[in-house]
Amino acid sequence: MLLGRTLDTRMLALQRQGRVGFYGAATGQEAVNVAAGLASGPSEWVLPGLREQLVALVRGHPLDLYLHHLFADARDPSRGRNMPCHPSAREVHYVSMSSVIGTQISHAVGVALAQRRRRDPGVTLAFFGDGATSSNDFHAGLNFAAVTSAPVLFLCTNNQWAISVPVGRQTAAATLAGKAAAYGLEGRQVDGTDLFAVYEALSTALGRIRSGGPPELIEFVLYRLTPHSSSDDPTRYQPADWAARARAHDPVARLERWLTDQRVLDPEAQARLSIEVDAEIRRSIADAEGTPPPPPESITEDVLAPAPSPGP
Ligand SMILES: Cc1ncc(C[n+]2csc(CCOP(=O)(O)OP(=O)(O)O)c2C)c(N)n1
Ligand SMILES: [Mg+2]
Repeated sequence: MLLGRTLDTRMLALQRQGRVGFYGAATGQEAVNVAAGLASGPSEWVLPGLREQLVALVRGHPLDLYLHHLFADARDPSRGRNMPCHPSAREVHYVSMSSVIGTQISHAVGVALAQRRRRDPGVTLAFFGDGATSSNDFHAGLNFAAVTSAPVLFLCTNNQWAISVPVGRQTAAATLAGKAAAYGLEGRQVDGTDLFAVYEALSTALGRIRSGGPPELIEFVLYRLTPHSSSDDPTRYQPADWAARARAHDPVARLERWLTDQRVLDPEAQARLSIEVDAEIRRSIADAEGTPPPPPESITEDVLAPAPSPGP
């Protein structure tokens, strides 16, 4: 969780310095991301919404490769062709996010059905935000998953905002979890700032689906603690005290408090951990900044097969 938090802080600063083009933080969503990385097994697939990059790292995608992606350099696995924060990590079954809101929900149902057809024991994890619950793909995906009993777990990170639209203007439904009932599915609301509650909810739901149970929906209630992305200014639309109130629901601070109360963490260990995490990130940043961009002639590779012959 600290790695995710520190990475967000560093990368937003680097974006402001003009060293990366774009960054979307997941600050406030670390408990969900770490718990999902830990609760999911190697045969699971992850189709992210906008803020699940840390899930790929927890599942084993190397931090330095993620940094190469953020800097779109020659060692970026997507070869500099995707927007920063859109990594794909085939080796850990992490599919690149689609910036088009909600589309991954119906894609995830297809992945889950393919898993079942191939007798692959895993479940597909479909992440999306509160805003995505108003998309056509949310309806199509949940409905199709329910009637086919696809092995998919729908995970809604309700961070209270879809850029400038608060969740209260997104839907008239009392909860997003309640929407599952329309499709004949179970929906649960879970405190997304409590690592242990999230881990418990994810592990038990994954267990039920792995053993043949129907798809389920979990709504994680949490708070977006940073702007929507590096291209956003929430002071133009959030109430003046919103950010301060939201910070009372910081999952990293909550876990730190608990670990300190349990005497697992003391200030010295905490400081050491912060220094280690920061050093690891700085090393990966230096490595990425020292790597040249992909060679221009690579731009047509992997795009067309066969490659067109050069003109006369
Ligand atoms: C189909 C579509 N409409 C609009 C946008 C512009 N857009 C990008 S992110 C976003 C809000 C997403 O909100 P939410 O689903 O709650 O996810 P969050 O950003 O809060 O994680 C919008 C409207 C888009 N990318 N795709
Ligand atoms: Mg949202």
